[in-house]
Amino acid sequence: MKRLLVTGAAGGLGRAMRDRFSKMADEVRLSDIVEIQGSLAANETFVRCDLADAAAVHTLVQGCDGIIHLGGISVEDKFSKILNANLLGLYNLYEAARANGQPRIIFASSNHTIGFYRQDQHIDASAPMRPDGLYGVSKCFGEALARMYFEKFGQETALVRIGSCVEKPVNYRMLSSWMSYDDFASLINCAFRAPLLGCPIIWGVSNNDSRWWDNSQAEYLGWRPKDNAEIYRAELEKTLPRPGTDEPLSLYQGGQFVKDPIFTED
Ligand code: NAI
Ligand code: 15L
Repeated sequence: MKRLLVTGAAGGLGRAMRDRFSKMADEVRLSDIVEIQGSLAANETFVRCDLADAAAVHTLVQGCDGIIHLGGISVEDKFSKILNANLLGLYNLYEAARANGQPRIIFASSNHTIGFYRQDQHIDASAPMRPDGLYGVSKCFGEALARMYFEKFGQETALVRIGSCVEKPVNYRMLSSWMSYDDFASLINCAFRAPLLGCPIIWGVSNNDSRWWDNSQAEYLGWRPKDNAEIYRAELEKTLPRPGTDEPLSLYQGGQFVKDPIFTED
């Protein structure tokens, strides 16, 4: 790839994966609404941009052959904030992509599209959505928007329902939901390289013994996650008391998010 755009590059995932992104293209255009920390590598540039600003997003997308879309509100929040970043922002991104040669998009969707499934249920990509809050609903909107641009215009997107993409699991739920940074990078590479991508839902989860999600509908991409959260179980058991069996963290795939309130506007 010649030029890769990464939105939300100043966030947790953007920071942790920057080195990996930098190897995916000759040039990487990093973007965020806030300044990025640290110096830029030789093949990186930074563009400050609010996803809610349509004109700025059009300029941002120009000349890019691929987009990793991480930008937006990443937890439960006031609807006005989610509306701007995750709904309007996504619409702006897809309109900009449509006007600029339809580069493939990796959309950072979330397990919170289905958070109300219980942890004793195993689901695949055909399971109906069960969002656990307004944040989850915004990711459902994002998936529907991407699907519409695929059906109408042929815009390809990988809808990656990320579980918990952090350095290592920090609670028992993450023994099921964890995805390593290396596995996410290999998934992105598979999605960009696939001869035909389409618009699949892909569970962003490592090869964890206790995972809940079945990726067989996306097998054609050839993604084979290699890491397994199980190697962290003993360490967790030594340091962390188990949550009660009736607590959301033990019961629901979305964990604590199912209990988040609806945040009211000021
Ligand atoms: P984060 O909150 O650390 O990073 C998101 C970035 O988006 C921030 O740097 C923020 O400044 C930027 N942003 C927010 N509003 C914006 C706007 N209006 N315009 C431009 N940029 C804006 O989140 P994190 O953990 O890095 O996640 C990245 C993406 O992956 C998010 O979309 C999140 O919903 C999704 N995701 C992450 C998971 C994880 O385990 N880290 C799990 C599931 C989904
Ligand atoms: C998400 O969607 C969030 O962006 C992230 O901060 C984590 O909380 C993750 O899901 C999770 O469910 O662990």
